[in-house]
Amino acid sequence: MTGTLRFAWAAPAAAWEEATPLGNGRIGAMAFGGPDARYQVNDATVWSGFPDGPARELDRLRKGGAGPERLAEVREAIAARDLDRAEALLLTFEGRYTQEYLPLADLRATLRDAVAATPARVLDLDRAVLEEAFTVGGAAVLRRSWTSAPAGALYVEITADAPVIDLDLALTTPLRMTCHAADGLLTVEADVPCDGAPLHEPGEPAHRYGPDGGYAAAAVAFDTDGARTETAVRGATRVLLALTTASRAEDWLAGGANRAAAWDAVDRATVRARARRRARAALAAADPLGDHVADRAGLTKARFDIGGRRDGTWDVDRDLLNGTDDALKATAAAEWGRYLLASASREGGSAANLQGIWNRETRPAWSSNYTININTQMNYWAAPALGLDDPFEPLIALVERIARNGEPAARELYGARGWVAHHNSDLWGWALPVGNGHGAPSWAIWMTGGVWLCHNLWDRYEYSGDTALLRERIWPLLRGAAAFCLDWLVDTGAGLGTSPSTSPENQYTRPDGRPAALGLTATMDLFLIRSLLERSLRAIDLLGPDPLRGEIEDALARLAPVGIGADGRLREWSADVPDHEPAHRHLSPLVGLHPLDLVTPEATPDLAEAARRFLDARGPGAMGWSWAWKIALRARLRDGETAAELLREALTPFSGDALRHGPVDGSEWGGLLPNLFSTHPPFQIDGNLGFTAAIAEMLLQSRPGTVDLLPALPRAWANGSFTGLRARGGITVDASWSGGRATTAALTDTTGADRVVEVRHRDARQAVRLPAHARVEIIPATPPGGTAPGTEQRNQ
Ligand code: FUC
Repeated sequence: MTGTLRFAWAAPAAAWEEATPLGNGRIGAMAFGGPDARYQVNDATVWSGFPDGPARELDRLRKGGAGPERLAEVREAIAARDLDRAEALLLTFEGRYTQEYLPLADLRATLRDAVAATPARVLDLDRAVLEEAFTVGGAAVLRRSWTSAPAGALYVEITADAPVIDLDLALTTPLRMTCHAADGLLTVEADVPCDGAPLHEPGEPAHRYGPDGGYAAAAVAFDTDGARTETAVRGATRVLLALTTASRAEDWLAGGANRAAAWDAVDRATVRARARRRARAALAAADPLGDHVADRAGLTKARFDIGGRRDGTWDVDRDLLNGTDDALKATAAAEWGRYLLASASREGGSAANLQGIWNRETRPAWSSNYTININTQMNYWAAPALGLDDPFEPLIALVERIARNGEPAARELYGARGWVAHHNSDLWGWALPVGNGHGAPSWAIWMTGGVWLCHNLWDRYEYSGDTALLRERIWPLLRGAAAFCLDWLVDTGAGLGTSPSTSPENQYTRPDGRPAALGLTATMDLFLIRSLLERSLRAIDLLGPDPLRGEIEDALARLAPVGIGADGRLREWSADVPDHEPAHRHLSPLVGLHPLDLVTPEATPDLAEAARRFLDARGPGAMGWSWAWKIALRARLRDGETAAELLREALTPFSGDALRHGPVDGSEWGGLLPNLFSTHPPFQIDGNLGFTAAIAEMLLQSRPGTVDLLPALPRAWANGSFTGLRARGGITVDASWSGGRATTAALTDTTGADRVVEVRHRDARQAVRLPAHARVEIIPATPPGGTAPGTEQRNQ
């Protein structure tokens, strides 16, 4: 696909929500732009806490009596319908809370006497470079900013056609500063708290510092042809500046045999010296911009061009936030998610959290953590379908860290094999329940968080067909989660179910009118577990015999079925119970429809219809991630018009208080911030990344052996094309359409297998022979009544 998509902001950012996000998976920078430029800098490894935190907390819970014996009491209380007693007992299983993701530094780079041009900031989404034009006393000045993964640095390059660049620099930290240097190399070093309490724990100190805590540093080196002092440049035609970071956590995060010792081995002086050495090295690179652009170009070929207007510079406020071209807005939303994930998550870094990699708060909403009852999963839905494999890697590494802590947790808390995770996690791989002994079970007690994460990993395998990755990293994690499920399932009298069980964040109404979260098996648990066990059998078929097979087959045969309620809706729980909050934002029981494929209009029409009724009853609206999920669900139901209507609603500008956070009362939900970040409020990146996944679902769906073109194309997207989307089974698909019908498609095999693929377009089906490594171009069969055209084959 040709053409370049650029976003333009008319003015420099006056607020963080207007700034442009740049990132290389490790360094995140919010670029405010303008003459007095601020770069608010994050390092993805700067989290409160320390590696041993989860183990110490498990020990404390065990000493407090949590364990398999108490679990048996909980189950007895639930069976006896004594939910209050069950809840009281479960509170003793609640660990404190996950740690928080923190900001590291602020760089100020003030261009004296500069006047910003209009537009003030232009971001090229393919090159991931921000450009700003200025005049200084009649001379033209250009500033380019980018965060390079190959160099591990934020670069700011300023050039002028006359020696007019007068630049003042300042580097600060919002954390507790321990060292500041300006000896030719600007440096800040800060303490990172050993404990950071979430906002919803007002009884805890905000931050605790101590020897367990970390430290981190940022350094800035610059090169210029002008006169220079330690923090200033005068009369230059060129300045190149590189900002780099280092932290105590990075060696531990990198893993390896000495993981445990790595944390202790890195002292402050080492961290500071690393940041400084990296800054000098980044400055010495021969072609920093070229390396960066090549790196971004190599990440994925996935591109969206809905409406055929991708090639252009679009004013964010006029064309995207307030524009009326739905196709252009959908293109921008899909591409923005691609850009953001490639910026927030890169191999070797930590996974994208609630805010991706961009957080300016020292007490961020929900700790800017990994919330794993929807949010982290949604962050990575798009990656397998867009072939963003490098950006996906940190999720695998995160699940590996969670599983390491989740194994002792499963054994010691529940007497189960394998590993467990609950509702939240953090850099350290927290796997325990949270809630600090007083969290409501509706969110704090939920044992299938790890199972859900495993489905992301399965998608990573299935879209790429990468069997080596499945064998080496993904199957061991799935196998552990499956072993946990086998031990966690209980006989409910109506088949195997879960107890205790909750449907994330939601409650039903008891006969006495009080809300309850416990007491029944959540449909979500059944879908997550069924799919995991089925996928485990497929992995075993592929990879070789496994002693778990018999147990898995037995459990699958006995697993309770999901139900349809008297009102025709898919049941959220194992009994027909009244909703406590009928329009609740979570859509947990629909996990079987998307992202799983246990419910489809073709294979399970009754369940699909029940899912549609459930979705109808939940209504439109909500906030970023809830919208994105609703859109993806409608796409699976092949309902492009409702999906497009929801997307239209989701892409409207948000006008409320961007910082508001707390009890979600539905009065001020959603929308997009001036920088196109999706807001809950506050900013949460799951919405942005989820829109990309949902739009991809509207354009292409697949099962192994089947590619479904334009399954939920709305009328407003009459023409367009996409390239580089992946279908399950390791097939890359390019397609274009006109008048709502697919006009061309090309399938490329990436796995080295010969096969016949069924290409579906609306009601037409076409068998396409796809030889190993071949690219096969077809004219998609036209829907009923049309003639099946021939295929043209070309081997690469
Ligand atoms: C879940 C959601 C909230 C929010 C939070 C970070 O708890 O229910 O809406 O997204 O995660």
